[in-house]
Amino acid sequence: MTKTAFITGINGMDGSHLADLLLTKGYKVYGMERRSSNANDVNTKHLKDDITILNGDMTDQNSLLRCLKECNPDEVYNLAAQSFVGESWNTPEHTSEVTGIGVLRVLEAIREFNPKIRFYQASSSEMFGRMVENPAKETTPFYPRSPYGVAKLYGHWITKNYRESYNMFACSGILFNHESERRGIEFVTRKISDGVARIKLGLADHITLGNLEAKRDWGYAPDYVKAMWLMLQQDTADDYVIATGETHSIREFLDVAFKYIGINNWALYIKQDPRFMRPAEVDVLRGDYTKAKTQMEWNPDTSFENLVKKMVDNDLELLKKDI
Ligand code: NDP
Ligand code: GDR
Repeated sequence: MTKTAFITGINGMDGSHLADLLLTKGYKVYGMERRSSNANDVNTKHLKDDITILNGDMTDQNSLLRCLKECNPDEVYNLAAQSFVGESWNTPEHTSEVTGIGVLRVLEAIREFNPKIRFYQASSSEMFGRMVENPAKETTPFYPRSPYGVAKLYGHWITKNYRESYNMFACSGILFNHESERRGIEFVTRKISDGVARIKLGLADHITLGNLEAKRDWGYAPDYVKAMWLMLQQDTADDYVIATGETHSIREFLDVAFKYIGINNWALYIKQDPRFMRPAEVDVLRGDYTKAKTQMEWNPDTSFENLVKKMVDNDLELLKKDI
């Protein structure tokens, strides 16, 4: 029987990769986008004939219920969020509304429309923040370091609470950083891959960044959306850490990216600006994905080096089209 999935945040990086995956599995895919003056469909343009877009907003309870009624899904993947950590200090209230309370709104809509729907919540390694335990696993205490991390923590706990209160099949994937060719340009990996490609093509002579010492556990988004789907296919609802188990600094990312285009002395091309520093930083993140590996047979397939190279190659191709 054909299953139906409803994805909030369909136009984001993960939403578009998840739609790609679910279509290959024969799902009927609906995605929610919010109204904007200009189309924001760079990541989903290739899917326009295969998916159905519904309009709604994470801050509007009725719109979420209406979307569920329109598509009658078996599975809901809640990927919509104000997802940029740095921005969450500028708009903490908005971030809490969308990224935190928005989760409650989706759960309430499901509870009212059909509590049998399986629900995936996009939780984040930012909830570990200061890393009480390294690597972090499902039982590691949380210590968020940004309004975004605090909002995600609310989303995480309300998901667990609805699972326990109403016996709903509600899971959280605690995903560590994952990137792809479709990553938003303000995130550091894409900013670097785009900047490196511009330097290679003679379109720029430097990249301006913030803290180069931060370390992240970076995986490849198409590997990670498989874990989202797997979580909703299990016999019981549970939470899982999804990570690579490796951690690399921004400096290491720069090193791989620049060396790939033949530049060794990359420090000459980097400027730093306090504008890109954060009031409170997450210095290091590393995850232990043993539970996902043993219970769901999930593994990350893409190495750090390959991830960086894929992103640089993609930006080179995109920029060459404009020259
Ligand atoms: P993106 O920022 O690429 O996508 C987020 C999506 O949410 C966008 O499509 C955005 O729409 C949409 N959105 C934002 N606000 C609203 C709103 N008020 N109503 C409806 N839609 C809205 O994020 P990613 O794809 O990278 O991440 C997906 C989810 O996973 C997010 O919840 C993120 O916080 C979480 N996450 C991501 C990780 C990562 O490393 N990528 C790691 C852990 C968790 P618009 O295009 O209109 O802005
Ligand atoms: P992050 O990703 O905050 O981990 O959140 P981001 O790429 O924004 O920052 C990673 C690290 O790089 C440092 N950094 C810079 N960051 C940005 N954006 N721009 C810069 O110029 C820059 N210079 C240095 C940051 O200080 C930080 O330490 C991502 C998002 O996808 C979240 O939604 C998700 O929950 C987490 O990953 C896991």
